[in-house]
Amino acid sequence: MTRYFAAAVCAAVLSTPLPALAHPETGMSAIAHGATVTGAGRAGDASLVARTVAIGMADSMRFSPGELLVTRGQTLRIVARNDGQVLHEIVLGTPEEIARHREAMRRDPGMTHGAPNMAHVAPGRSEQIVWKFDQPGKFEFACLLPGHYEAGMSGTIAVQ
Ligand SMILES: [Cu+2]
Repeated sequence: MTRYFAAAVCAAVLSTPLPALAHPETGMSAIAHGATVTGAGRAGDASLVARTVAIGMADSMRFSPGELLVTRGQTLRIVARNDGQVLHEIVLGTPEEIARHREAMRRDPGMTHGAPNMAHVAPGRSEQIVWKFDQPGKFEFACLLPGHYEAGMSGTIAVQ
């Protein structure tokens, strides 16, 4: 996964303060508009992955599959594969977190990214997110690059 510097400039996006957790790989604080802990769970331990799920990303602005069903407490390895010709991203969060992130990107399209709950995926590449879904509920994954979400590039995660 490409590592960008976590963007402290985006901390204001989060209406709920999140604890400052050291990033497991960079040692950086992961507070940004991306996060180590969100309402949808937390960064997972790769040694505890219970299930690997492949998600395709297409220039038709669709993820496939567009729905995931997860058992609460499971750690998933999500392998996002970009089958298109343009950059896509995948961001996990609650619907509210995704909406705040979209709003932040509208205000600042050049904002830097980098956190365990998201990955940028170059054309022809795959990137992984390891995430522990320890909260029940309905969550989203989305591509928030300009125009992509609006064109339908989002999916749902049901944790039960
Ligand atoms: Cu996209």
